[in-house]
Amino acid sequence: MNKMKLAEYDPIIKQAITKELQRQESGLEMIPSENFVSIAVLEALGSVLTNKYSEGYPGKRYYGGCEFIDEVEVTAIERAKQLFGAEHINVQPLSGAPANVAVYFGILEPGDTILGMDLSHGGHLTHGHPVTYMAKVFNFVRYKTNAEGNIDFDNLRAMALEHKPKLILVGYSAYSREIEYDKVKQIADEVGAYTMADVAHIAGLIAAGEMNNPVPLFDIVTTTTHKTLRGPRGGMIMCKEKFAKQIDKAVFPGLQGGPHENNIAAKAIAFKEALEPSFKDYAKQIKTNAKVLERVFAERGYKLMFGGTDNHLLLIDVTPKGVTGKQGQYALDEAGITVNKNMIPDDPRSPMDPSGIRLGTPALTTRGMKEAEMELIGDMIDRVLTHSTDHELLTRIRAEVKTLSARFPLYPELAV
Ligand code: DSN
Repeated sequence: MNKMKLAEYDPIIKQAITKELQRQESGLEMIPSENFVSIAVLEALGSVLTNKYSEGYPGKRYYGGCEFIDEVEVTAIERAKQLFGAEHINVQPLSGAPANVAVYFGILEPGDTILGMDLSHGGHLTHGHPVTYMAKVFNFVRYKTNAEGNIDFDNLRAMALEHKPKLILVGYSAYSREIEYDKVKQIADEVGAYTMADVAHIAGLIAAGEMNNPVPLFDIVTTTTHKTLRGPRGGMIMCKEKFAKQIDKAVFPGLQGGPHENNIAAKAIAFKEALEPSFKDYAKQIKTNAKVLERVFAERGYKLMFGGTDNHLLLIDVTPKGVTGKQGQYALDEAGITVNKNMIPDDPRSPMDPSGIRLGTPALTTRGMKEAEMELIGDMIDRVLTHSTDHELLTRIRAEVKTLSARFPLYPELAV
């Protein structure tokens, strides 16, 4: 076995990790699906649990030597149940996409109809976008938001009555409003459809009681664990007890092999952190920070999709400022502010160069930034987007970004 430290053995990889650490520390991370995990979570990810195979579930494994792995996985499940009030939880999905795919195969038959939201209105690729393989297996039909940016429940009901879906899917990647799960459930009951919510983006806000929780109402709820929930990169499925067997079988052996138990340990730690009272303050501050940005951008004449935000993110049409989403993203990158270009509802432009940018506050809030910093950052973003080709200005804003981020150290423990 190689006994050398990473820096000695593989300087290429070590330097890339160090540079990425410096990038994260010196910039402003505003991709709404990203966050910074704790040192304890990092420690579990890099632990010896990565060495172990453990196909199966606690108490029912196909391999020997799983007694400590079982402790880890049971702890993760129990904590997640406490956080969300779920009847049954599977913590093995490797990420959000496989969690969703496992649900489709677990409770549906090929050819069944799924009613999910259009990608440009805030839906996710795995909710039936034609480029995914799932779209070859299941019949996805897509609903949209209305002109005010709300889910159009009349249209959703009409579509449900017309297409008779087996599954109605809510929960989005670029949608900034609260979701009325009870209205969706009513429609699903009327047409005999299962209900599924993919709460990947807002799981942390739900766990903290800052957004509606679909878990008590819906049949199935999927999430990733690395967004607002601030855990390791991974997925999770919560469901009613009556779906437990189907879901577990769909994850393993249906779709995956050995679970990544180092990752499941890190999930357990993140869930413990999310159960702390301070996590509620964190979730509240995420929303407060997003509201400040909403006001700053509205005051400066930006077009906010869905009319604003109830959660952690904003989807902004930047074309009235004379830039495309791609140009906006690149200019912001140059200034050290990381966002992503994003389609806006019924975007006339292409996904590779859409009209919008999507940005959010979970990662900045983890660093301890509050309202005053959001005012500054809103102003910086506006200046970048308004003068996106003025490279001198972008360099000056880059310096402002560095000064601001230096006031909020991220991982002093990892300093090199
Ligand atoms: N990539 C995630 C996001 O940014 O929303 C969703 O898969």
